[in-house]
Amino acid sequence: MSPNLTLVSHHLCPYVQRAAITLLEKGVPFRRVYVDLDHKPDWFVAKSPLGKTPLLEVDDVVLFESAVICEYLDETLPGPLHPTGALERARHRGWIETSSAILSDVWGLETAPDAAGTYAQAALVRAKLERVEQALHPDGPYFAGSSFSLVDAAFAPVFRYFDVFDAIVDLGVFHTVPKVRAWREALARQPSVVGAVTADYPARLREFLRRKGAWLHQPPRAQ
Ligand SMILES: N[C@@H](CCC(=O)N[C@@H](CS)C(=O)NCC(=O)O)C(=O)O
Repeated sequence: MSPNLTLVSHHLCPYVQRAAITLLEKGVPFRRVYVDLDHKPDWFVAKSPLGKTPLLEVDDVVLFESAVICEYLDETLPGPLHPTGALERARHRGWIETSSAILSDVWGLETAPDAAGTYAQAALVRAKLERVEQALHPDGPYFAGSSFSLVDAAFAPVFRYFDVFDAIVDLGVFHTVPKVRAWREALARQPSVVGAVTADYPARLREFLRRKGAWLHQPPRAQ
């Protein structure tokens, strides 16, 4: 019998999105429970060893760390999203790590209080995307060509941030990476990517920028 799956989520968490995208790609039923990370409920603190989202509850077993959750889902459900060869799989894991490094730069970007800090973080993101540009399959539409992979699930949440940021100011992050731009557009149309967040995601992200006192919250003309 298939296990009951519950994804313990936060509305803005990009790591949660990786797991949600993987679950949606696999087409299995799952429940979502949202927590407020500023006021972590006791049950969440008890279940989450690192106090972080996502958690995936598999019946009464709790998995944590998005990469682990995505690989567990991929190993146990049909429709592989990781390459079958060990070498290629290892290469994909490296790019998933790169997406985590970019998410760390994005955190700096979305919390920077001034223009200089914001653009410095944007430059870090751009430099990493220029490396990704060289690794992308030449024909697309996905990272590795015609089939969606866990690398796509890892990068889609990175690109989603910029859908909100780009509407505020163009930070120039995508100017030099045409293949990444095409990849970003393809992922934005992917049903699993669309369905991984609630419809109010952009409003929630803008509210986050406001609460953090981010430079990005201010329209550039007000600077
Ligand atoms: N390496 C973790 C990162 C997860 C993570 O950083 N989650 C953030 C939200 S996006 C979190 O729960 N932060 C709360 C905290 O650190 O107190 C993963 O891949 O799952």
